[in-house]
Amino acid sequence: MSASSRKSETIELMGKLGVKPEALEGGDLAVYSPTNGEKIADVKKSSASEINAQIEKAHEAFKKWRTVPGPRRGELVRLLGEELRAAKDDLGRLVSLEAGKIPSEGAGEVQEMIDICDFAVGLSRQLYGLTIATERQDHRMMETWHPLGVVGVISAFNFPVAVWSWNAALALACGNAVVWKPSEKSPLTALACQAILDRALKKFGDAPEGLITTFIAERDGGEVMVDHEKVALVSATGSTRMGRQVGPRVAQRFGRTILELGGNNAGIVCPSADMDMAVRAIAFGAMGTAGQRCTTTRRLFVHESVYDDMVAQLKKAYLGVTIGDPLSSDALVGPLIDKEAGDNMEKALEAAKAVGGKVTGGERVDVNGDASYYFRPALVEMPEQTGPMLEETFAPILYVTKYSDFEDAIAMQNAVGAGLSSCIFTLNVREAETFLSAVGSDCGITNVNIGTSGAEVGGAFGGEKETGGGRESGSDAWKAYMRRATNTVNYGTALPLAQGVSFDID
Ligand code: UN1
Repeated sequence: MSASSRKSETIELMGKLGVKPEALEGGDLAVYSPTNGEKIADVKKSSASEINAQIEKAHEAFKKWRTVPGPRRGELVRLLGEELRAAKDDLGRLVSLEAGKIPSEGAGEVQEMIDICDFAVGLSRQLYGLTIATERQDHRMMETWHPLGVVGVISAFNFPVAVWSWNAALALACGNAVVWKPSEKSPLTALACQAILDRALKKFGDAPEGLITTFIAERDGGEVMVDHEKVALVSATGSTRMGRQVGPRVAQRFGRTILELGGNNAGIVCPSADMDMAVRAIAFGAMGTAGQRCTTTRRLFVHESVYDDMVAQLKKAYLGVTIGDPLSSDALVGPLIDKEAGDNMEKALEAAKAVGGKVTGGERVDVNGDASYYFRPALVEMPEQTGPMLEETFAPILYVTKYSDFEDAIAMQNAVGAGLSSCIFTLNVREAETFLSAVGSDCGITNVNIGTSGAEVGGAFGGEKETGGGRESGSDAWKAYMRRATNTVNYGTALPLAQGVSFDID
């Protein structure tokens, strides 16, 4: 498929989603499709003063939105979910075009957006607080949850739309305003989301102007938002390196953060594992999304009794997996996002070989010429956990190491900086429960007999250590988007002081 037809497909899809062709021309940020490396748009970046004005406006909108009853706020989220349902095919294809995902993963990402909208609509009728036993006579103690303020969202190219929706759906239901800075590698899907949202806002009718907006910028634009005092919460998804900058800068002004940073996720395959299930789960976890999920399986510890069998089955999967253009084939593995990602993959494989790694696959595959970066996923047998295995490389590389002692396997699984996702394949209840226990995996996501990736929205999503500690999406992650007030009410005639303190002024 030629470059010009890809560009015209972009214009056509964006048009169907509600973005005018003028928005794709004449700007100062070039956008490339990783599917063939060709330029598909030039979009306009916002200046610092425009971003500041947008945040000020969002803050004004917040002051009105926080007074709107929760279930009415939920109606806006419900309308967004409806618009997303209608736009699912086109937006999913745009995700493939801009981020290189295979069609079912592009559509799956939009489904994840719809799911979180459904979740947040229900949430808008809850937002519940506790009542707590008080030590004082004729008193009542309770917690109330209030809207927080402007939520600044920084998202990454690899989930260019779903991560925004996790934040936006919850933040809106919780009574906040939202300002979004998408990755500069995926601004088009963001512009499309804003257009979809604008239709929901129009149907809703009376949402305050500037309540939820998007700006396109590079790092310096993100910094404007990170440093802005009226951004109460910065929810940032990206590398640990990015989080090390954002976290302290927001903390400096006593703002809040939700950090969703790197992952170096591992699986453990035990002697009793259902091998067929394990191979399929590991293949999806490690090769799916071309290894570009924060939840991608990157390390595998296999018991020595099943090691040869597992490696043989994985090699077959790695050598047989189809690699191709996600827009014109039904391949399972699409491109890496750009040249830098390809270089990083090659560097990591060289480093692995230098410490004794035996590599299967990993070679560059010519799908659409030199300007796109397609690779066969790499399976690397490592004599021990060392070198690049200890770091996250955002590419489809799976390091495999043998273990003999179960406790060692858990120790190796925990011996890296990141703590996002983990899994175990076993039919042995002692192993499974130990893995899930306090002395087991130290990650935020710990699974049994399913892979590390592909979490559903109902659970809290995020991880520990260098993953940043934040939680988004389901369970009680909404609490991070609200402020908690503890209320004690005295309905009696006396004024007893807590802890038995007396302070009689007459
Ligand atoms: C990410 O890669 O940033 O669990 C998010 C998963 C997806 C979300 C991934 N539901 O793989």
